[in-house]
Amino acid sequence: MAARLHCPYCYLPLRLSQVEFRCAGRVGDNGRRCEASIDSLLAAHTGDNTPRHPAFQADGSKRSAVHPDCRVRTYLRICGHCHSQLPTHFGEADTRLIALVGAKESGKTVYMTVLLHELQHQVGNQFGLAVLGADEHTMEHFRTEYEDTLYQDGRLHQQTRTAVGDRGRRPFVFSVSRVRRRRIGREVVDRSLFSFFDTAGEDLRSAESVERHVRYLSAADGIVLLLDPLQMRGARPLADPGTLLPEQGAPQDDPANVLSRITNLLHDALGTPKGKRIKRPIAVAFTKMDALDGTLPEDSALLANSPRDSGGFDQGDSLAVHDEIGALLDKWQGGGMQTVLEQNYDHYRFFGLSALGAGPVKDEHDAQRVSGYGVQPRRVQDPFLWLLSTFGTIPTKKA
Ligand SMILES: Nc1nc2c(ncn2[C@@H]2O[C@H](COP(=O)(O)OP(=O)(O)OP(=O)(O)O)[C@@H](O)[C@H]2O)c(=O)[nH]1
Ligand SMILES: [Mg+2]
Ligand SMILES: [Zn+2]
Ligand SMILES: [Zn+2]
Repeated sequence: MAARLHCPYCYLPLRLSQVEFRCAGRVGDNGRRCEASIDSLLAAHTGDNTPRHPAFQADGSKRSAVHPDCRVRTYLRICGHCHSQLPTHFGEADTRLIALVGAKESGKTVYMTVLLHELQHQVGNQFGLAVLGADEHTMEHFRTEYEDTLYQDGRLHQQTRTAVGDRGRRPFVFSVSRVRRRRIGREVVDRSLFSFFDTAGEDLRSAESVERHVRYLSAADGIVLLLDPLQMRGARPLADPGTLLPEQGAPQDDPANVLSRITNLLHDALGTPKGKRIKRPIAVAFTKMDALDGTLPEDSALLANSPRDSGGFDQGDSLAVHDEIGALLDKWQGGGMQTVLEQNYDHYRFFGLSALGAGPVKDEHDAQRVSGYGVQPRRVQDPFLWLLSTFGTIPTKKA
């Protein structure tokens, strides 16, 4: 069990003693049935106004409890802070929260969609990982609002609305399980819960939403920081002709500045002692690499997809990418970033990826669409697999 449990929905620390229950709403042996009504705590945290059966306190370390009013046993466990229904294996499975952050338009929404699609299909299979939506909201909304938009309609997502005044956006929670063979005899199933929250890049700018970011980052076991190379002064002019260049952002969206801001937020959020580095692993991933293909040597590791071998996380391949990005940073006028990372983090690694595999195109209504080849992701899984390997969820294949 994870030493520090956090609610995967509101990100507040959650001890098992703070886990509550929700009445199942069936008729009890006393003939009573509890009414459903709006749960104000749930509504305040998530914007969910659907009438719910009453919440009540009982021994949260147990899987079920009997509601005293109706005397019906319930298996619905909820977070004591936000009243979100907790996934089945909460508390016994490791709960890992991965924070996905980046500036406006750096590619977070597209990346999250493609990563989770890949994990639920090819990549998951390859590593023996079964990846499933852990709750109703995730199963329903991830498909309809994220996956189908991109994969079926071929449309790119709208800019993510900011979290301020928009309580309707909830994290997506997935359960990742893997069968591990013990040397002697039996198999065991390792289960982890992963929570992803699609942050709005806009939020990183405004002071009001910093508090939410701080909570999110301090709860995270690992961080994926997405940076847009097309916002770097030295890389922008190198983009393949025909690339839809993002608007030249304000200086605050410059990847070097984004890295500094996130680093400061992390130091504050984690209360790192003076002179110490941040212990949480951070994957620093450059998105949209398809736009820079023309500038890479033919044998560049960044042009190849991740190795298909399922022996574990491929350390040698990952380090080759890491070194290449490190060298490219000088060319892109971002050489100082490596120093910032070295001085502030115990574990960081560079990644280069393309979620779409090719630049999007504009249709007759000036809306962005996936290019004619469809979504052909390259290296999207690398940051996630690296984090899994640092958590010990998957083995590492040594270089
Ligand atoms: N060439 C290329 N462009 C991409 C790729 N992924 C995203 N983009 C471009 O980047 C834009 C922003 O992508 P989003 O995923 O919406 O970015 P975001 O970080 O969620 O943005 P906010 O929600 O505003 O914070 C898209 O509209 C595309 O133009 C990619 O893999 N390749
Ligand atoms: Mg977005
Ligand atoms: Zn909660
Ligand atoms: Zn009841």
